[in-house]
Amino acid sequence: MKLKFSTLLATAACALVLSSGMAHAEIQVSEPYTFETAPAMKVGGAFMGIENTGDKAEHITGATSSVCDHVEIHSMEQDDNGVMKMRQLKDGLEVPAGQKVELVPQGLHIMLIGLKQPLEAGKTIDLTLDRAEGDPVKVEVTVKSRMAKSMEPPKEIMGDGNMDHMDMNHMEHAK
Ligand SMILES: [Cu+2]
Repeated sequence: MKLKFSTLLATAACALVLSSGMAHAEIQVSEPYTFETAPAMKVGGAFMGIENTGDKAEHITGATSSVCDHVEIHSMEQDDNGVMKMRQLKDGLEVPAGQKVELVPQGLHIMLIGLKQPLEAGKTIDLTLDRAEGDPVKVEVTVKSRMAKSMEPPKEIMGDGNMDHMDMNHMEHAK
């Protein structure tokens, strides 16, 4: 009897947690981060995991942040010459039900354009992801040092040349 009662309690507690969680988006963002920027840099990339814990597809239609003029969602694709090129996802980012999309430095990413001031390591910046349906998702993005970037193993083996192109493309956004 005693055991049953405590089981019941635990179940009730679980239900409570679940129902209070219902108010939140079915989008779960994990480990959002960006990198510190030099004063001359007017753009930055933001990275994170975006998981859809719901049972229907989610669409991130765009994003905003107080640290920059506007935010775009970019894909990174290799062109015919093997050069990595960024492209804005005009229709936003789709996250299929029950799946997780990873935004990483050499792939899909969020582009902070027109930075109002340099991003400082150790601080956090605000980012709001807009959804096609439901409330926007507020994210606190950690600013990592460049040192952390250079210490990170590359996701894929690719030549330095490609990496340069990537950074150049990012810089071009500033114009
Ligand atoms: Cu970009």
